[in-house]
Amino acid sequence: MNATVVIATYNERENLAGLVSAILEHPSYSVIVVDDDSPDGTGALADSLAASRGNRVSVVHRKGARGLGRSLVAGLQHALGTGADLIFQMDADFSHDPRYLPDMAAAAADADVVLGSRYLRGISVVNWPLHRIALSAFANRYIRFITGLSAHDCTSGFRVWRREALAKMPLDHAKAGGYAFLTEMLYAAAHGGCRIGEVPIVFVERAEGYSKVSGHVLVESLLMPWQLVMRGGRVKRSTV
Ligand SMILES: Nc1nc2c(ncn2[C@@H]2O[C@H](COP(=O)(O)OP(=O)(O)OP(=O)(O)O)[C@@H](O)[C@H]2O)c(=O)[nH]1
Ligand SMILES: [Mg+2]
Repeated sequence: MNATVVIATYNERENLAGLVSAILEHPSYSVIVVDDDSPDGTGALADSLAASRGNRVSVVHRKGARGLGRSLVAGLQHALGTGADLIFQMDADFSHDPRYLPDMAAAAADADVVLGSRYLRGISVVNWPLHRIALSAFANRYIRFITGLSAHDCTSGFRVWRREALAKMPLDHAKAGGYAFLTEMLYAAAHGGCRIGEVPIVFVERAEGYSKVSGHVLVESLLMPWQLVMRGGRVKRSTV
């Protein structure tokens, strides 16, 4: 199985090279970096990684309005244009440990999309202050309650898609520019009849760089579940 890993970056200079090396230790994996014209030069660093790693690293450079959702759309579409059977998405800051890639790939044998979940066995988050854990746990309950989704970690950005499932997702019509894209796509997957799997991960807060979560993207995330159910109704069937 060929796998490719989409990584959206904004100012991840300290993290990117190490992360790409760790991913490429897995044979038959490749990486697609989607950089939003990072002021810290992450885009140029990604280009140099691509030059030194041959065809195992490619880079999508975005300009204009930045956003995690917009970048993931560009990266996932790019990934569909490659021959990859499995398409991962993960954060650049080592919160998502590449050691879980094989577990998640194995789980994708019986699922169309697999989430790396922080909340499958209690709460497995390292180095988050209590208010951050509370916010994330609340966000998940809120999303599940409103949308009817049954996954434990609807907002996880660590995912793997089977190629044929991702190809059916409405990437061109995504409304969310930011983190709410994650909920939007999971909802689309559940509505589209995808089998949604979850694998437990330990999520570790970033050691380098800084968070890009802003008030604007938080508001977008709060509104998204309501917009989804108003457009498409609640998810009726539990797919996990
Ligand atoms: N291309 C792109 N990537 C982004 C943007 N905002 C965030 N990212 C990336 O999305 C991933 C998650 O962002 P983080 O800032 O780590 O968000 P978070 O994990 O919720 O916050 P922390 O726990 O503080 O790290 C990282 O790889 C970021 O570099 C953006 O506007 N454009
Ligand atoms: Mg992070």
